[in-house]
Amino acid sequence: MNKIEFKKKFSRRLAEKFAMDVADASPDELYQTLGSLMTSEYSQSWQQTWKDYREAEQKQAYYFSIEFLPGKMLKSNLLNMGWLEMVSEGLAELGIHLNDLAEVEPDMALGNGGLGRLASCFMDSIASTGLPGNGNGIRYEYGLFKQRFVDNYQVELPDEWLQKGNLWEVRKESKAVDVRIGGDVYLSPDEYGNLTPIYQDGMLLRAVPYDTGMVGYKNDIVNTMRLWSVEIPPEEEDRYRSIEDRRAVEDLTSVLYPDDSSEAGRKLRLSQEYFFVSAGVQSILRYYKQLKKPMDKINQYIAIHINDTHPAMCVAEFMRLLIDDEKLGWERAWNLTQEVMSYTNHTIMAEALEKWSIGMMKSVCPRIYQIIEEIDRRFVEEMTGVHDFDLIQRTRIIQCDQVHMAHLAIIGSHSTNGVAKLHSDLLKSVVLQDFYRIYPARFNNKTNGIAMRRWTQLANPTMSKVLDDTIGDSWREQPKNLRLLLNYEEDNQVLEALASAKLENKKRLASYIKEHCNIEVNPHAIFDVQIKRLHAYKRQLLNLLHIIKLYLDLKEDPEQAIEPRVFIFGAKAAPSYHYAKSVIKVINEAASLINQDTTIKDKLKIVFLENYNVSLAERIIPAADVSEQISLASKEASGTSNMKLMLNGAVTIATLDGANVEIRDAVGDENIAIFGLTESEVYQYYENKNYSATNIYKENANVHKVVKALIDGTIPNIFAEGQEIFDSLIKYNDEFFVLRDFEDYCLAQESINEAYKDKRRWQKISLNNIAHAGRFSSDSTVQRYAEDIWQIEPVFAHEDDRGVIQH
Ligand code: TH1
Repeated sequence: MNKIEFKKKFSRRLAEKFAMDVADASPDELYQTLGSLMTSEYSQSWQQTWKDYREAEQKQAYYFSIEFLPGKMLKSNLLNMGWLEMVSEGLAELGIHLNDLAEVEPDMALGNGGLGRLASCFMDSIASTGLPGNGNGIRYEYGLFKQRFVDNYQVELPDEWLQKGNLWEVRKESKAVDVRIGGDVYLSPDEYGNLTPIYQDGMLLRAVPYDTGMVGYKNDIVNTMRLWSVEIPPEEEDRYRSIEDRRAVEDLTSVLYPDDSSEAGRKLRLSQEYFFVSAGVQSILRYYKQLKKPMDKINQYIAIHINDTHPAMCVAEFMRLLIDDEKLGWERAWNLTQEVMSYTNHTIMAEALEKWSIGMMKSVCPRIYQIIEEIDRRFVEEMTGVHDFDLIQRTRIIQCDQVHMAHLAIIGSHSTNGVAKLHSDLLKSVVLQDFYRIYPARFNNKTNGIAMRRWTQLANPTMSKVLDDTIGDSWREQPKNLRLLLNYEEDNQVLEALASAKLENKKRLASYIKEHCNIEVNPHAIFDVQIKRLHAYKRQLLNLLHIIKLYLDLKEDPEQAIEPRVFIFGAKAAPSYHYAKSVIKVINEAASLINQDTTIKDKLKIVFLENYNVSLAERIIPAADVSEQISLASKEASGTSNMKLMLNGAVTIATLDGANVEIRDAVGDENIAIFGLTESEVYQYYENKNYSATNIYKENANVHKVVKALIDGTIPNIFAEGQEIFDSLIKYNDEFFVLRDFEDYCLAQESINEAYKDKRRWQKISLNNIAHAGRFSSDSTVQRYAEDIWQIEPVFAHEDDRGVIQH
């Protein structure tokens, strides 16, 4: 479509939909109109993609994830369709700003943080590399809560993202399946003497899929993200007459659990997990049966990926369908299951390793429990005599009344991967070492990646323009070509151009901050950014303690020559995570104190932006100078904001944790500020049990001064919270070694301060970071999953007999 056609079609569609002229329409009506033009344009490719996969009988991958976090889709779909420029210009000629329309779209926030955002980056990359892969998840009525600050406390408001409808989704009632939750099951011999399950009571629920097109980058491929919503089947209406009964059903796909890295521990969560697992696996089998291939070959056509343990019941559900419905024998079904399934572990935090009590599992999905019991029994039987008794007891699925979901996922699949080199090594050597002894060949690493297009072309058009002018635009397709920038390391003009793009982005963020927080910040100050969920192991507290140190030092000597800094935070705390909420309160109170203190002459500012989400990330990241990646070594499996920030030219201050290690390897020690304990030093402390936070507090004057400020009234209004945090450090011996890393962190921060003073040196470091970010493209990551784990290929890799490449 060209611009003239577009303008004509746009005006016509607006008239059809709303009987209006452009001049009279609201941004929302204009957004709806543009969206409907886009979906009708790509739906043909969507249909065609599906047909091509089917005709080519391609093996397909299904990415099961309890979270997806796509953010806004308007501009990314425009970009991938190759329409962005044309539409933006066409609209401008009609007197409309594309950005005004984009603002109207609510963020699709069906995820908490890194895990969900990774799933969405993968969806983009799978489509963009032409791979036959689909998403499978839950269509939550309410996404992650909206965060507001009241009296500097976090309060949570519901995220009613569906209120005005969702124009990207298509309800596919004809593809609904039924899912049974609860009740009893017993086995009874059928006419041939085979045991078949007889179900009693429980709820039979309808799972209705809503499909969203995942538009590939300029390749006419549109894959599907399928999200399931619960409904009462019309024939069961009679059983759900009371409001309570109906509510019990609707709750199932009502809210996303706002707990990041901690198990919700609730029956509803387990029911959600079984619901989307069962619906997804059933619909995959229904599709497979349409292919009319023998069940024995399903492993050649289907790959199912278990994203963290939440969908681990895929293993048992797949077994259930193969043995109960398809009447396969156990052994055959089991071999197929293992070949179809693969699993990614995203964390070593103990509280996130899901375990469910037997009682609860029996009450939610009794047949699944029976199958897990049998898998467990056979595992023990198979391992007996091969491995020692203790190892078997530690690795079995059912232990002391609990079902270990990670064990189910590892035993029931052919691949277990971590999400960064260090993390994958820790899985082998520590966290899952028992399993590594049993199944060494199953373990592998797939370092996370990010959808480069969103984090450069969409989020940072100013920098993208400089890149085009300097190295041409091949980096847009091939992020590795960002390396070409290295040829301009000494080129003042390029360094200046990058610096002025950064300054422009900082000015834009500064005006957002002025508008939303009423805080004046100096765009020439260092913008120092920590954006991620609030969690003790991520150590926002370490950042805060350093700020307090700077503040106290400035109070003593206001003439100190430090570069002005703006510390920017974005973080949601799980509503039930008391400590994390206290950290938010203390940061906010420190901000109130410091921002209003005129004696320090604007050298320090703290900005805690409310409601951090994908859209806010797109505003903050292009404006960042410093990227804070300061988790305790070994605790952050990968991190992905670290990649997004370096890509946008921020300089990383980091511990050797997660993917920071690979970032250091990519840019070299001179282009990153590394500090703190290493993972092996952390483990040594665990082993020797010789860490004493109190000793550091007593012996180190700097630490003492700063920690005391939490309880001595220096910061007003934090009586309880300051004490709580103080106690976490001193009374409970500082679980995440904040005090141990404090001095080293301060030194690293000083080196950042020094480097920033030398503008040219800073610009070179920044350029180096951009140039080396290409290796973290999720396009490459998903290609490695495709080759090593899923064994799927792009559809256009197949040529037909005439040598024509099929699309
Ligand atoms: C995150 C990890 O903490 C982070 O390091 C990683 O980059 C990201 O996943 C993507 O791999 C996790 N998020 C969750 C969320 C839940 C449970 C476990 C994890 S690990 C609900």
